[in-house]
Amino acid sequence: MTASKLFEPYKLSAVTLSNRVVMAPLTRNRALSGFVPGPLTSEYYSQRASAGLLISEATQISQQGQGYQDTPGIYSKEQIAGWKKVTEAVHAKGGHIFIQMWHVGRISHTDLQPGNGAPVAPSAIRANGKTFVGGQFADVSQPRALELNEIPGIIDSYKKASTNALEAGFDGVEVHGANGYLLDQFARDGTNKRTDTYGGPIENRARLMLEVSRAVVAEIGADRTGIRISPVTPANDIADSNPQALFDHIVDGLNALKLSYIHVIEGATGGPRDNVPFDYRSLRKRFNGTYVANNGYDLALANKALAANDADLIAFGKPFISNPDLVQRLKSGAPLNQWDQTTFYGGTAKGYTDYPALA
Ligand code: 8OZ
Repeated sequence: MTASKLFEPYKLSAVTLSNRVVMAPLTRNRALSGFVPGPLTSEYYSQRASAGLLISEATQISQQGQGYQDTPGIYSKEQIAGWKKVTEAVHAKGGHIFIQMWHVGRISHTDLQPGNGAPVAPSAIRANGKTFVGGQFADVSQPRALELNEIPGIIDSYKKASTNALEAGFDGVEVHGANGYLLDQFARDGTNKRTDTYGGPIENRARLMLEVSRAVVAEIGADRTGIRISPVTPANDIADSNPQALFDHIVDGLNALKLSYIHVIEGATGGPRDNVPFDYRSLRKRFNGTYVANNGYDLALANKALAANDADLIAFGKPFISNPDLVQRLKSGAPLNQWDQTTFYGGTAKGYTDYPALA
């Protein structure tokens, strides 16, 4: 057994976590008809309930917010009912779970959009990238720029999604502000060429992410609200000329809102941690709440970050796909199951609920 702070309890605002291991949000594309999470999804999360905190896969707040086939939603009665079974299964095992609330913005396809319309974005700039729709990879569609008078409706969708999340029994919500989706598209000068109050200087580009956060906090409380950001990721064709200044400003705004946590993808999502120089300690210092660190952590790196007080919680992604009992394995030094990339997105129980736990 390794003595490590990672296995000590942690008080995350209103909830006490049994350890500092977080399951990162992981897209799995196994929702049933109506984008409803089904029984396998309940089993999948409950198998992983020994994590201090589970963060659900990215979950669209509206049909417009969907960008890939078979991802779950949190805007219909049926979806709320499906998620309720998930949260009950997790709570029955003593776990805690937040839902990640997602609007993909331009990373979508007309086949998934209401009335087969264009996906929406800050500006009508198409991403150089693919999505998965109709059983195959396809180029994302040309987006249209949101009208100024449509923005309150987007914020309202986040508000409704957050009350739906509590109705479904979630312990809290994580606003998806990362990985080149809608809020990140607004924040970056590579994707946001607007000339209204949501474009131009950093203060304007950060506005939507902060307004959404403020609205969610007003709806369900700061102690139940976290956010995920990825200051230097190139994911989904995102770029910015000055990420340090942008994210210093964003984190100051989040701190003023007293959010429960910031969940920071350090480096390129799922890739190198040092793709671009960035001062994460600057974010850590600006934010009085909990700092959740993510990207490429193993036990040694997690211990180092916790010991240096660079992070409070550590989020593990892919290792959780293949190791339902990851906490026990890290604690005991047991070997980890290798993940099978071919079953990450879509399919059935194979590569989802059939990874073995230790005997
Ligand atoms: C992998 C495949 C599709 C979506 C993200 C929600 O990167 C995702 C995602 C990851 O945040």
